[in-house]
Amino acid sequence: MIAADIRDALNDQINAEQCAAQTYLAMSADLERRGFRGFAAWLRIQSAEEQEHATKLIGIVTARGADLRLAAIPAPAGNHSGPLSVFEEVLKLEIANTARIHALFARARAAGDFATEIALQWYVSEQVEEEATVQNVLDRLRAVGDQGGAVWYLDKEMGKRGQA
Ligand code: OFO
Repeated sequence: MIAADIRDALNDQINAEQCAAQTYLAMSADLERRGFRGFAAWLRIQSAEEQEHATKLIGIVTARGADLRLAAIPAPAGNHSGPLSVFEEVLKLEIANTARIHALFARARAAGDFATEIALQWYVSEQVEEEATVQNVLDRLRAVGDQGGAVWYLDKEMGKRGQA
């Protein structure tokens, strides 16, 4: 059994992960259109990871015999001026998602829902890793800007994700 408020919060988190997946997909297309194939490839992989996070949460909900309530995924916000503004947004989104995960974790703990708490530990660690990775990309983008030649080197580096 799972408490109704924890079930609802898990369903909300599924939606948040799917929204992140949708947003990253839109960002990827936007940057690809501007010629940044490496950043675009990185974001496509990130989008797929966010969808996996949603799918994993769906497994957590259904394994507990709770109702899955998928919600609408709003259209992502529009155009960005380049990789720098995209990654400023990515970091904001990740920080917001970390806060959501922490709130959900605290709620599960307060409710004595140890199964949910343990399942969410993976998400807590994942957010630490994701924030650090995105912060690093952003630091490098802030250092070189996204107008000069160095950004194309960075673009090539970003495209290596998933190739090893
Ligand atoms: Fe789902 O890991 Fe980022 O947001």
